[in-house]
Amino acid sequence: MAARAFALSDDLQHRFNEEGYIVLKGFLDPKDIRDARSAMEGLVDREAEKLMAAGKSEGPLHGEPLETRLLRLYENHMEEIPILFRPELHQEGLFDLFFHPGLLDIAEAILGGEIRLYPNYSARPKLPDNARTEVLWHQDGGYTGGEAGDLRMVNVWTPLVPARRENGCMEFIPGTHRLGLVPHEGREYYLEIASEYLLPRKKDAVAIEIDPQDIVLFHNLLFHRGLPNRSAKIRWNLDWRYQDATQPTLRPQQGHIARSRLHPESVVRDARQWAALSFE
Ligand SMILES: O=C(O)CCC(=O)C(=O)O
Repeated sequence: MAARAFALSDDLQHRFNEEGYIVLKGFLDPKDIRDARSAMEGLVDREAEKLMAAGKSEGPLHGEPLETRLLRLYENHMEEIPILFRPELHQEGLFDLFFHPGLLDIAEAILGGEIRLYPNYSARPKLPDNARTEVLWHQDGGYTGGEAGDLRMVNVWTPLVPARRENGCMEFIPGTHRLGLVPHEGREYYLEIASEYLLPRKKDAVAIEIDPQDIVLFHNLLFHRGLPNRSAKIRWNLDWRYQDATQPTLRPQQGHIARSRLHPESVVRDARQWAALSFE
């Protein structure tokens, strides 16, 4: 990937501050997406090996596309199908995405020069009609609790297949990041923003329909959710967060330093080092 500087215009910065998100169309290179998809293929290969070793799958189904292979592999064991990958993302092929110089330039413009890849990087195979993958309306801080409303972060979400309403794209309620951290309530699989905060604002929700190579950046306190997937295929995406590294993570994990003037020796140098590090 060519190292590319990115200057966040005043207009984009203003929109991020006011609305809590910005979409950057075609921001990533095709190679970033190819590498990310092959990293996902590798994860699915490992799932296939596990299933075959347990006598739960006839074969690896190599010919099946990424959009359906996991479903086919687990079709008789749906209760075991993985819905989130995190520690598994320490792979060389994902370094260029998580440590993308242009993204780090944007993060630096918003957060300052000390930047951490926050310990909440995820690959999500959102499954058709499966409540376990329907992430309800929340603010990220709702899951962290405590002083999470004070954490300075930029969230990045990017699809590996076209993300539309039908297959479960993201939805945002613009401007809600300015409310600060609001109460969340427990539901069956996920937390949800308390009704008195959510209901009056739901009518303002906007669907973020974007394509591979597009990214959406959003404030960690923005009200957001992933719509249900009503298609027959998996909606794969990656999401990760950059945090002001001068702050604590408020999580047991410490994440990884992506940019630093104070401690340049602590920055993850390259793909090899990234693959050797761990989530914990
Ligand atoms: O991908 C989704 O459906 C939900 C993702 C999400 O809520 C997040 O990235 O914080």
